[in-house]
Amino acid sequence: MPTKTDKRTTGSGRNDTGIDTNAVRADFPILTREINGHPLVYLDSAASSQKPKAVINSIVDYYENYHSNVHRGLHTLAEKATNAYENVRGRTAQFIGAPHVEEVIFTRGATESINAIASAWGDDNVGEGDEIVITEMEHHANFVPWYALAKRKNAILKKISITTDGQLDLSNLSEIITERTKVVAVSHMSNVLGTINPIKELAQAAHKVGAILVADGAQAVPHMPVNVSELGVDFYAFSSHKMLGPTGVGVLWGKKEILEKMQPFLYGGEMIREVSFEKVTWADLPNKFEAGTPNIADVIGFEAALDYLENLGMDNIRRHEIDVTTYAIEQLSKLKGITIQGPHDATMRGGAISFTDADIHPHDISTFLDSKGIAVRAGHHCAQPLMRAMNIIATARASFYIYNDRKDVDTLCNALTQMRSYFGL
Ligand code: C6P
Repeated sequence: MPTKTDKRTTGSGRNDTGIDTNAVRADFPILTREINGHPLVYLDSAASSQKPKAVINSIVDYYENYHSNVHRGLHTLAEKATNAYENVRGRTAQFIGAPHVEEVIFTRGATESINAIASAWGDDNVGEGDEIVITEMEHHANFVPWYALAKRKNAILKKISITTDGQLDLSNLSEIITERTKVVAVSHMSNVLGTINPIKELAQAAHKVGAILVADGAQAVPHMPVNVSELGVDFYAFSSHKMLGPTGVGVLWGKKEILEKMQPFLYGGEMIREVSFEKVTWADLPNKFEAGTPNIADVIGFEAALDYLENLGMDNIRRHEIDVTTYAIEQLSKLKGITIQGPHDATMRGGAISFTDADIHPHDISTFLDSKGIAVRAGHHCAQPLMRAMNIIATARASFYIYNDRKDVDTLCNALTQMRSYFGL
C-alpha cells in the first residue's frame, strides 16, 4: 500500500532551472510510496512516466460526469465528450507546432503510429529495389515496421551507423541517402543513449532526393520543446504515457498533403463518408484514420498532461534535465567499474542514461537497486541492433524526469557503491 510519508531528505528542491522538484513531486501520488522499505526513487520514466493527480482526476471526472461515445450522439453528454475529445486534438497540434489540427491522429501509441505509416504510406510508396534508411540506434518500434515493409516489397533496408560516442555517423550520408531512398526513419532522441539526433538536417537530406523523413519522437516530446514545422519532418510519432499522460494514447502527426493521399490503416465505423455494396468512400482527415470508438477517457487525460507540462514550460523542463543529467554523468563517472554509454555532454542528449558495470550483469544491478527502492530498467531496451553495434548484451538505464533531482542521483550512486561491496568487489 502506498504510504503518505516522504522520507527523502527535504531541501528546497529548486535549482536555477525554474523547476521546483519538491512541488512537482507533491503532485504525483505514487512518489510517496515506499518500495522494499525505502522511499521510491523512480528512474524509469523513459519506459513510462508517472502521472500527476491532475491527469488521474481528469479521467475520473470524465467517467463520473460526461462519459459518452464521441462523434455519434446528439445528446448533451455526447456533445460534451466530443468537444472535450476534439479539444485535445487542438491542444496537441499547438504543443508540437502542427500547422493544421486535422493533421493530429490519435493512435494507441508511438508503435501504432509508426506501423500505420510503414503500412499505409509504405505500401503505396515503396517498391522493389527502393531504399529505406534507418539507424543503428532505433527502438524496435522504428525498426521492425520498416524491416517488414522492406521484406514485403523487396526493398533495401539501409542503416546509418553510430560512432563510438553514441552519435549518428553522418560522414558518408550521401552514400546512404540516395536517389533510390524513399524514406528515412530516425529516432529524435535515443531511448538507450539519450542522443538527440539532427532531425532537421536529416529531413533536408531526405527531401533533397525526394524521400520523406519519419521521426520517432517517443523520447523527445516529453523532455524538450518540439516543433514539427521547424524540424521540417513529414511524420512525427509519440506516446502520451511517457509524458505524464495515460497509457493507450499515441499521436501520429503527418503533413496534411501526405495524409490526404494516404490510404486508411484501420477500417470500420466513423472513418467513412458513404458505404454501399458497390462503393465505400473515406471521411476527411482526421476521421479517416480513427476507425471505431477511440480511447476517449485517456485522450482527455492526455490534455491534463499537456497542461501540466505547459505550466512548467518545456524550456524549463529541458534546462532542468540538462542540470540533472550533467550531475548524473559527473557522479556516475567517478564510480569504480561503471561505464556510461552515449554522449557525455548533457546538452547533446536527454536524461536516459545507460550504463554497465564491468563485473555485474545489468539484471543484477536492477535487482539490487530495487532492493533499495530505486527503479531502473535493465536489458536491451527494445534496441537489439544497437546492443550489437555497441558489442554489449544489455545495459542498466536510469532515466530522469521533472520529479527527479540531484538527490536522486546521489541515492543512485550510493546504492551502486553499496552494490559493488555487496558483490565483494
Ligand atoms: N520505449 C523504453 O523503455 P510505445 O511502447 O509505443 O509507447 O513506444 C515505443 C517506443 C518508440 N520509440 C522509442 C524511442 C521508445 O523509447 C519507445 C518506448 C520504452 O525505452 C519501452 S520499450
